[in-house]
Amino acid sequence: MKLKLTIITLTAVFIMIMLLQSAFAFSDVSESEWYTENIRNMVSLGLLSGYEDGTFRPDDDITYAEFISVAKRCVTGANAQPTGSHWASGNMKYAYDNRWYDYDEVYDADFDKPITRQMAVKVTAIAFSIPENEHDNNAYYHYMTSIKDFDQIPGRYAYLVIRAYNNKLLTGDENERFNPLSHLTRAEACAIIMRASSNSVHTPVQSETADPAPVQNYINGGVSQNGRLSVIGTQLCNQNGEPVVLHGMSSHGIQWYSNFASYNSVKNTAGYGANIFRIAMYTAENGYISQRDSIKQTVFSAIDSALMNDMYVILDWHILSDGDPLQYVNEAKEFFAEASLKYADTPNLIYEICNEPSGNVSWSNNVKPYAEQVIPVIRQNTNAIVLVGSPTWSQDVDAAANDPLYFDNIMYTCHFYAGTHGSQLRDKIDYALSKNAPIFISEWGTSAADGSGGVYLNQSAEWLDFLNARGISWVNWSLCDKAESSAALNPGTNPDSVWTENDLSESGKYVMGMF
Ligand code: IDC
Repeated sequence: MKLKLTIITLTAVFIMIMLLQSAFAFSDVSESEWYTENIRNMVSLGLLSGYEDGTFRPDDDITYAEFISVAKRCVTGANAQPTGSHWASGNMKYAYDNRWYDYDEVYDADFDKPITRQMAVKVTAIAFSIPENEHDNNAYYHYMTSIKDFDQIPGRYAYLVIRAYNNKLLTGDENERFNPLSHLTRAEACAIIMRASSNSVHTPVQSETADPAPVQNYINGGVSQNGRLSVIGTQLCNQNGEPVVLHGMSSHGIQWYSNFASYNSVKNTAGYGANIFRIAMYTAENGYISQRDSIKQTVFSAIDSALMNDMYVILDWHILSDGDPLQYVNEAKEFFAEASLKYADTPNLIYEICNEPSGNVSWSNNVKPYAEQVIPVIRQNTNAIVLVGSPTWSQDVDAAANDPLYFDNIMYTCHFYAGTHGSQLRDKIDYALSKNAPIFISEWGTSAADGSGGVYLNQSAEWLDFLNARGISWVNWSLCDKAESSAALNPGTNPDSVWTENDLSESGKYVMGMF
């Protein structure tokens, strides 16, 4: 009896499968294709349908609106009500609000254009919360070489592409190329969505009123996109008051390595995705104090390099061995008066008024009084962002937060070297933020604090995760070819050639990949 029932049940299930299969059989999708199973699953889940003429058109492009809507239906179980005239406007709004894409990536006029592979990867990785395991097993280095066109992938997508490969959402073409700007076909869309949904650790959103995802992917463009910066709360923001994060390189001492502050050098970093450059103008050590006019000319031409590349630029009064900023306060006032007047109408400039106070100095007795003299000089000309260091080589951000400066658009710098500094310093940053003190990492290295040793990439990754989660901007030390591990370039690199992987040091490869 029991056996008979089982046989009947099995037969019924078998017939149902056959019926379902034939219902999802398309005249242009043969059983033997690699994507057939994925298409069938997509169709049976109601995520994407075929055409009335019985075709599926697997090789046709899929548009932004279609792909993002499929992802939306898959993640939340339903379409969103349209919010505008386009049928997918509600889904697109949902995607934008949840940071599946940034405002500069998909404009309304693009909804019906074919989605690029790089955007499909981004949307999928974020929508399905694909695990961020690209730091494991040196995945970055592995894919950097195995994806043959890795250097064609814009920096903002590189890690997402690695994440997608690492989680087996897709592979390259027969030449092992990713083809970031190629279109995605309908068949490929089915495959990537089905793989992502089985891979996903996403907890489906229950209703349209669920909390939006935490703000993590900030706008990341150049000056022409973001304009004048300001600080709102503790967050650096663009001219529209939207959060912005800046990433880039610091020069080494400009008195020694001005060749790496050339237009082409800075352009190379922009090519990797940087949107800021810092000019380290040492005061001592044969720097500005001892040869003012020539260093000033070098600095102004380095600023031009950044301006011509549409980048923000930090003008850094690089005190180091001269640990007390008050020592050269008059020179600082004179210098910043001239520079801030010269660049008053240029939104690119950020003024860093004391790199690293050190020695027998305190925040309240030395650094703060210095800042209270220099900032008003800058404010005569511009309301640009001013960065202020703190004692212990700009690590005492807690002291600054306890006794803050009362000016707008001020941020406190915190400097770290991954081989030397860790959770204690991160705790100080969180403390400062809790006291509403805005933080900017105007210098960090993958090395130990002396600029050599390591490199410490795991510790660096821990730091960058921490900063990313808080929307904190950072600048890496340093853009030069000196034989020290913190240098981004191998000795002998030509500052003005287009750099390849062979020119980048271990640190440089890692850092440029993180822009
Ligand atoms: C280091 C350079 C090194 C140079 C030294 C002294 O990497 O080549 O000999 O300065 O001029 C800082 C400073 C920065 C240091 C860097 C690494 O801001 O000037 O550069 N560092 O030691 N603070 C912490 C580390």
